[in-house]
Amino acid sequence: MSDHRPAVAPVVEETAEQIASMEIRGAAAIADAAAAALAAQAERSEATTPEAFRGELRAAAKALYETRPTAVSLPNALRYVLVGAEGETVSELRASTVARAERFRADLEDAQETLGRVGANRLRDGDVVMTHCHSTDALACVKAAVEEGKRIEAIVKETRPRNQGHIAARELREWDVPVTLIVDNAAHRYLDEVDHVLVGADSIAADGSVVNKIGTSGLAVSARERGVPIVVAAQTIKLHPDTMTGHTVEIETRDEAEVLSPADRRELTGGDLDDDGLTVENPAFDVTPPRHVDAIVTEHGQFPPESIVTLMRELFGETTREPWDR
Ligand code: RUB
Repeated sequence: MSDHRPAVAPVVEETAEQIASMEIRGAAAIADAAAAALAAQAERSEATTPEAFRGELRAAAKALYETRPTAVSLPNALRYVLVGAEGETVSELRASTVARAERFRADLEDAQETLGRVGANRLRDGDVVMTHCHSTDALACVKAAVEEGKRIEAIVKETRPRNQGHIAARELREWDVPVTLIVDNAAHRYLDEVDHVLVGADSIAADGSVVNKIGTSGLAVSARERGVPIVVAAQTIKLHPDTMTGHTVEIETRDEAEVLSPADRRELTGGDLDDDGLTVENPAFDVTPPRHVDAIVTEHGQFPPESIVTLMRELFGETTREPWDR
């Protein structure tokens, strides 16, 4: 039986698998990898007509899109590359797709650097930041501050269940930032020693709500109570255009084995894995309302969360259709 589905290059399948398994993780890294995968698809395509070429790219984008649902940087990256690719022939389309992907990746890097400098303005010499998860946008602010000669210290939450705090700690130590690693439950105890809570975002909604690693919203509530400012560092590819028309952001639920392995589960309940009366929930993200956020730092400057919709309209207009949905 013949298969009429457009060919998706193995390298795209590999990238999709790496994103799904979190070998590639974090909203910016996911977007970067997705754009690179579309370029690879374009380069390897054996399509003979522009229609077939576009069909393959859409199939590749769909495979990448279906890996993780929460970080809007992923569909934003795919849309940027697909919608922007132009040409009458396969070779024109190929060149245009590759150029568009390269431009996206370069812009991503530039935006993070610019954002880092904007965020560094908030940090004074001697400040202590508390981080949650591992955000390259958030750490770019610390890096820029350190490069400006400021002494910054970090209290790093380990961030169960995947311990992305370890990645943050390693990176901060590479820049000689003194790090205190704490368990997530200790955050409230340490907030008295903190000048800023500094986190990233997977998606930012039109009302200024911030979707980020599970635990961010609780940390923000604690920080509010202690009077510690909460700063969200997020490039504008984290702005979720669909939320301008009332859509909500899907919160990913991951495998329960990340929380409790089958072996630990057996030990805990002493019984049959299928019917032990124990439920494990593993939501990967949560939503912090705008009233608990002091500022969103982007490559276009800092914004109070409530005004982010203005920037969103400016950058995205009203176009929110998925480019593979034709
Ligand atoms: C990562 C996470 C990060 C944001 C921002 O979650 O919540 O804070 O993605 O990261 P996960 P960055 O580990 O589940 O992907 O600033 O690097 O885009």
